[in-house]
Amino acid sequence: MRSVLHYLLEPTELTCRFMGRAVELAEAAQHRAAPNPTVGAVLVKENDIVAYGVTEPLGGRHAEVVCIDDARARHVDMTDTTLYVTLEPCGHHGRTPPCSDAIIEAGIPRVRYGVDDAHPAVSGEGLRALGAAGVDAKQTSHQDVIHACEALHRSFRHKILTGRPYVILKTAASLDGSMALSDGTSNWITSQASREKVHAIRANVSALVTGHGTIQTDNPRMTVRHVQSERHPQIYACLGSSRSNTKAHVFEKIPGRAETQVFITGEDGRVDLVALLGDVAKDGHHLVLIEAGPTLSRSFLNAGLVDEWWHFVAPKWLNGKRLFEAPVLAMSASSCFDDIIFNGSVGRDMLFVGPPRERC
Ligand code: AOF
Ligand code: ZN
Repeated sequence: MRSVLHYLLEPTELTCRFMGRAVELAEAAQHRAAPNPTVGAVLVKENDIVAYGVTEPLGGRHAEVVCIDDARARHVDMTDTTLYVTLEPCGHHGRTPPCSDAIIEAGIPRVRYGVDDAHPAVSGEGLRALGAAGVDAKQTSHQDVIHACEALHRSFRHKILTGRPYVILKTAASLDGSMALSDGTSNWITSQASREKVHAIRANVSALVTGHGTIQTDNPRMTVRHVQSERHPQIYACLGSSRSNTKAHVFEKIPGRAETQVFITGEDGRVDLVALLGDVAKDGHHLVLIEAGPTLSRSFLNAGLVDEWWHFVAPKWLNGKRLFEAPVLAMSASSCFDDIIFNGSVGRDMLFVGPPRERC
C-alpha cells in the first residue's frame, strides 16, 4: 500500500530508466489533467529517449499523442521504436480520439505500459486494437515500475472504483497525544522540517478539507509555501450553520487556487462526510488532504474514510486536546495503523504513515 506521496519520503531508482522518466514527467504535472489521470510517456529508439509526452489539461491530448506529436516535430522515424507509458493506452472515443489509433498510425511497433486503466469503458479496448494491428503491446515486467505506476495512478483508480477521492489525513500531536492546547490553538506543534513535509503533501493534492475550529483558532492559509508550487489545493471548509468568519485566510482569492467551497454542518453540528467527499470527487479531485482539528479528523477516522494517515509526533508535552478523548477499555478496541508505509524521523519529530484501522 503506497501512495504517490511515498516518493516524497524515499525517491526510488527504478530498474527501467525509460519508464522511470515517464513516471517523473507525470509526477511533475500531477493533477493537471484532472479528472483525467496525468499520464507520462516516452518514446525510445536505439536505447535513447527521443520524444516525451504528458496528458494535457482536460479535453486536451493524451500523453501518447503528445509524445507522438513531439516525435513528429523532431522528425523521428518511428518504425523501430518502443513507447513506454505509465497507463494502458486507451482505445475509446472520449473527449479525444483513441490513443491506440494514433500509435498504429504512427507505425510504433512496441508498447510497454505500467498499469491497467481502471475505467471499465476504457480498459482492454486499446490493447485489443493494438494487438489486432500487430503491435507488441504489454505490461512492463519490472515489478518496481509497476509499483511506481500503481502509486502514480492510485488516486484515479480509487476514485473510479469507489466514487470518492483518495483521502489522506494529516495529524500532528505532542508526545502525550495532544493535537491542540486546551484553548484549541494548534499552530506550530511540529518543527519546520515537518511543516515542509506537509507543504509537499499539499503540493501533491488538489483539494484540502478543513474545519470550523481550525479556521477559527489558527486562521491558516492552507497554501503551499515551503516548497515550489504554482498551484494550491482547493479548500473545502466545513463551517457551522452560521457560515462565520468568511474573512479568514482560507477564503482569500489567490492565483493558482480555485474558489473555496463551504460545506455547512447539519443542525446536529455534524457533517455528512460521504456527501462532502462526493462533492470533492464531482469537482474533479482524485486526492484530498484532511487538515483539521481533533473532532473532524476523528470523524473521518471513525467513518472509515481515511485511506492514508500521516501522523507527526513532536517531542513536547501539551496536555491539551487529544484526537481520541474517550478511554479505550481493551487493547483490541484501540485505533491503530493497519500497516506502516513509513516510520522515521523528520527533523526533531517522528512520522508514521499508513492506512488506519478502527479496531486493532
Ligand atoms: C490514455 N492516455 O494520457 C490518459 C488516459 O475523455 P478522454 O478522451 O480524455 O478520455 C478519458 C479517459 O482516458 C480517462 O477516464 C482514462 O480512462 C483515460 N486516460 N488514457 O490513453 C492518457 N489520461
Ligand atoms: Zn488515450
